[in-house]
This record gives sequence, C-alpha cells and structure tokens, in this order.
Amino acid sequence: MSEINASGSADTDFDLVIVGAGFAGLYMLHRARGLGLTARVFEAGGGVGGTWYWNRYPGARCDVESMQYSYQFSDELAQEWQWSERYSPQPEILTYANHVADRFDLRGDIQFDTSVEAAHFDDEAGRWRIETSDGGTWSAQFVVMATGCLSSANMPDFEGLDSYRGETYHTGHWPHEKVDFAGKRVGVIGTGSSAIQSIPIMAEQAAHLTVFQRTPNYMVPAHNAPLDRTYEAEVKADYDALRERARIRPGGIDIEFNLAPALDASEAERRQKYEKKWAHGGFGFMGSYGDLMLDGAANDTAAEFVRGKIRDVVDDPAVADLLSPHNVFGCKRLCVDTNYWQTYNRDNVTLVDVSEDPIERITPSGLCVNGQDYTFDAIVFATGFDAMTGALLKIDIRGAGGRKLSEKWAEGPKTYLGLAIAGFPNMFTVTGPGSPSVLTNMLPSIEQHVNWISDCLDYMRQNGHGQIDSDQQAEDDWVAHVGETASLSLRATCSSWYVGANIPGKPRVFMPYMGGYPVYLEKCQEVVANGYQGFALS
Ligand code: NA7
Repeated sequence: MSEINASGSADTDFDLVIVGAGFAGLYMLHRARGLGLTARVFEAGGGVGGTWYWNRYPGARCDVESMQYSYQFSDELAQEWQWSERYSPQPEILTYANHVADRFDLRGDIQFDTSVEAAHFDDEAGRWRIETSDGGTWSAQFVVMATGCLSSANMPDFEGLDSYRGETYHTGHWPHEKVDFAGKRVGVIGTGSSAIQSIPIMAEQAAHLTVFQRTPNYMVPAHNAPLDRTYEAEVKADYDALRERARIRPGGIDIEFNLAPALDASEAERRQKYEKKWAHGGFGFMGSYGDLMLDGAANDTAAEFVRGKIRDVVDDPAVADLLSPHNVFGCKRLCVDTNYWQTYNRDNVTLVDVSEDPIERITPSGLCVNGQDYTFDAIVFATGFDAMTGALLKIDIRGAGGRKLSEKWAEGPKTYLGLAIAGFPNMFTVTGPGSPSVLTNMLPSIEQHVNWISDCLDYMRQNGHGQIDSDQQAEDDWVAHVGETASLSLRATCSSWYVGANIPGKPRVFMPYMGGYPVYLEKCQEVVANGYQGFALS
C-alpha cells in the first residue's frame, strides 16, 4: 500500500476522486488541493451547485435563513458575499456556488456532464477503479462520495406514464429554459416542500391548477423579506458568535430554543408562545418547547395550533379540512411556506384528495383518479427523492472482496458515523446515512464532514498510512446507536422519506442520526482524539 502520492501521477490516476460538484464536492476539492493531492471531480450536471443546480422549479428557495446558509471556511468569502433576502432563492444560491467555484479556481479539476457509474475496490492494488458515463476508466487511492442526500429524483411508477401526450416536469429535474404555464391546465402531484414552494407561483401563471394530495403537510410561514442590512452587519461583525450559537443547537441552526415541556405551560401561555414563533416565521417554531418531538400530547398542542391557522386562512371549510394534517407535527420534514394555504382560495386552484383513492393511471390526456379523468396540458411531479441512499446505490459500488454496497445495504444503510462504510476501504461519504445531515443545517454539516475527511487524509499522510477502513464492530455499534436515538423521537413514527417509506420496497430504517449535532460533533472529535477509534489504519 502506497502512501498518498502528492507529487502527481499518470493521467487517469488520482489520489482522490470526488463524486459530485455540489457544496460538498466543491469544498472537498478545495481542501484536497490544500493538501497537495491530485483530485478529479465528476459531476453529472452541466455546472456546479448540486441540489441548487437541479431544483430550479418556480419558487425554489432555501428554508434555512441566508445568513446561516453559507460556507464558513473563508472569512473573506463570508464578508464579501451579500445575500439579498432573508431566505435565499435558488438562482442566488446557484450564483453563490458558481462564485465559489471561480473564486477558488475549482473548475479545472471538475469534469461536468459525467456520471460515475461504477467504483470497484481493487484489493491487490489497494485502489479504486472508477468507470464514468463517457466511457472513461480512472483509478484513485481515495473516493469521496459527495453525492447529496436529496439528489436521486423519485418518479413513481405510474401505469400509463409513457402514454401521456402533454408536458411533464419533475421538480428535482427542472429544465433550464423558462417554463411558461400561462393559459395552461396544470396538474401537480405531491404536497411536500417542493410542491408547497412552487404551487403558489404556478397558480399565478396557469389557467387552472389541480393539486393531487396524498398526505397534507404541516407548514410554518417563512415571512421572507429583503435581508435586514443592520442584522447582516451585526452578523458580519462577529460571524463566529452566530456559528457558535448554531453549533450547540440540535439542528445546527441558531434558533431560540425553549427546553421547557409544552404541557407545563397554561393553554394561554402556549398560545402566546406559538403566536410569537409564528409571527417570527421559519424553523424557530420547533423551538417553542423542548418536548414537541418527544411527547405526543405536547406535539398535539402544536399540531392543533397549526390546524387552527389553516382554518383561519382557507375560506372553504371542506378544503381547510382536507389540508389539515392529523399525523405528528414535524414528523415529516416541516415545510416553510409563502402563501401556500392562501392559494387554495383562488378560483383557478382545485385540491384533489388521493389518500384513499390513489392516482389510478396516467392517461394520454392527463390522469385518472377513482374513475374520474382529469385533462392537463402539463403535469408536474413534485414526488420527491429516493433520499440519502438513492444516489449512492445508483452507482455500482463494490468494496473489498468485490462485495456490493447494494447487498450490504439490503436491509438498510449501515455506516460508521455516516462517514465510512466497513469493508469499503478509503471511501468516505459526505453527510451519509447515519450522520445528522438532513436534520441539520446542511452547509455547516457538509463542511464539518469535509474537514473531518481532509484532516484524516492529512493524518494518514503524516503517519505513513495508505489505507483506512472502519471496524465492523464500530459500525454495528453506531448503527445500533442511530436506531436507538431514532426510537426515542416521534419523528420515527410516520411514513416519511426519513424512513424510506416513499420508495416502494425500500427497507424501513430511520436513516439520519437523531442524537443532535453537538453530540455528533463531539463523537467525531473523540474518534480522532483516540487515534481514529473504530478505524483500522494500515
Ligand atoms: P417530498 O417531501 O418527499 O414530497 C413528495 C410528495 O409527493 C409527497 O407529498 C408525497 O406524498 C407525494 N407523492 C409521492 N409519490 C406519490 C404518488 N405515487 N401519488 C401521490 N403522491 C405522491 O419531496 P419534496 O421534493 O417536496 O421535498 C424533499 C425535501 O427537499 C424536503 O423535505 C426538504 O428537505 C427539501 P406522501 O407524503 O408520500 O403521501
């Protein structure tokens, strides 16, 4: 096993191959360069940005506030970049990703329009052999899967899909050209975050919009606005303070968090608290009480408050009722909206409940539910993603001894810290299953993983190690711990994409780590402090 070769290698050999040029891949490349490693990024898209490259649907916007959704590694970058709104719209985040790529001169090592199709570990050479969609074959000592958590779009296998003669769109694969719905009859399938962001905008454009809802969702208002420049100046004067406050929160976001139990407060106090949080907007609502995700009765108080808001806003009581969720508040990913429920007061918007009678089939002219035909000029599939594991399992990944990742994960993903997979040496995942990832502010979580991986590569070089693999026992213990923490929360109780319930046949396992960001950070640091505890270095 060779040590990391920092002095350059043959054309198709790299120290490191990085899969994906989203925020994880971009920063990983930057860090690899800093370590003097030869690296190549393969990116399926035609540009950088990952999630923000693909999800161009109308109204796409980050649900974490702009001042907290940016890289931390460069103070100059943080100071010079100026966001325009409280929550950044997708085009601006994409511009930011492009700015980072240019500012740090990253494009030269990124090969666009190229998917990685296979990655096989060659036991004898101790290197990964990589095959790409352009027919290329490459070899690398290390592979970093920066493939994203919500990057494999889910297109349900509707009967008759190919027969449809109108336009079809998936929110996670939106075209680059402007889509014009003016004067058109549009059908939307799904009511998750992507749908609730795009429906109010599409309703303004279309002649008629029909929304097919299987499960109603809880939302909190964004109260988006131009970014308050005084607040921006305050943050920029002491960015570290904001980041430190965020680091000690379970979700890695600086929100005010009240640890007190909801039922200790009187009904009037609770109402006042919820109203205050509602008026402020955003995920801060989750911080109203400490036990909202732990105690069903506490959770009911928040759920009923939100249902009351729906009744207040929606004119037709029957529609308000249909829009009202009755599952656990915050169990599925909470949506942050702008005028979503209000949109159903428009004359040109219809809500169709498909919870009891599912969409039967797609027809040449539209779709059919419960024997009724709906005719559309365009259908928008806002049907989500094969989350967390989808993008990894699309690639034919084989570890030591030719073991397939798809076989290892047949009963659900197994990782050590969401960073490494036992039996898959020298491969790292950024925000993989088993890490807090999607339950946290993604950008800082991505950075923390990339920093951990980079420090590990540096450590290996300094100590003459050529190979790293996690111990089976360490991985088993971590998987058990991830499962235990999930079982303590109400979040694991419903059919969400967190448990893979949206993909037929996917094993039902709560995938992200629910122990909280600070606990996780501590664990990662402890592993390093104990000489990469749970890893075998050779
Ligand atoms: P989501 O949140 O997974 O939403 C997908 C929606 O599509 C959801 O309402 C689903 O209903 C619905 N869906 C999926 N398949 C079907 C079928 N076959 N019939 C009817 N309805 C269907 O994806 P998003 O893209 O909105 O958001 C993903 C994440 O991106 C989000 O959580 C944020 O983190 C950002 P269901 O609820 O499964 O009944």
